Amino acid sequence: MRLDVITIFPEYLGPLRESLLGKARSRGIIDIGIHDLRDWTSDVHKSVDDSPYGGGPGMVMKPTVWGPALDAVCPDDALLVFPTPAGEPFTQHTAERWSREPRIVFACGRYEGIDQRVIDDARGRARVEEVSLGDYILIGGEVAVLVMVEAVARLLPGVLGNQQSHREDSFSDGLLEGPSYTRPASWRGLDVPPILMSGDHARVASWKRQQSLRLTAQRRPELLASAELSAADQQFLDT
Ligand code: 6GU
Repeated sequence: MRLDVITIFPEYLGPLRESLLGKARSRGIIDIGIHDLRDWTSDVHKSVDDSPYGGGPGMVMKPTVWGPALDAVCPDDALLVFPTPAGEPFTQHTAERWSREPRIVFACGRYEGIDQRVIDDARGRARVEEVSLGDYILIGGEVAVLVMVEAVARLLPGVLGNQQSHREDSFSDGLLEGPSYTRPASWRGLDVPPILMSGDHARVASWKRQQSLRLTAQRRPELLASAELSAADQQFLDT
């Protein structure tokens, strides 16, 4: 998978070189290009923004800089992503869908956003998605891109040690994942739930399922509406 990021803060994307992502890069599973938007400016001040038509606070990023940058970095067959708090929600489903893309370009806006015509123009030739991490405002798209790239990259074969592990993740079945334990069996007066040491795989599986259901009902009840629930799940929730 090839990923490109266009940003005015290339150093902000430094973490993509670290740890698991860095390893995925050195193994050739992902190839990441970071591009400085200012390379496409044409004035001595390298300005990327200007005041908004119609007034209002903040600055808007210039189409005359973004246009040539996207022309150079984004091929027509890539998926082009604009991180924005006004976007559609980024979810595990989005990450899974994107993990099947050979090529994604992320366009990081700062300030009050990018001139809308940049996005409208790009839609004329590439597949474009505007996505948000959640209902809060970040200063710019860079941290959002770090989050999205990590969520996608860990789904690629060979990035995680254990390929089983993401099938059991929170959200892969639409529910939150319950608690985990390791040795020692007793620690600071707190015991591991005995059923986990029973060796009875069927009862362990059913206990884990119930922990997931309970946690989801407590913390994210709205997720239960779209999760696939068995008759046994329903019965547990009703008690
Ligand atoms: Cl994708 N960008 C910005 N600037 N703020 C956000 C966001 C994205 N998602 C949530 N807040």
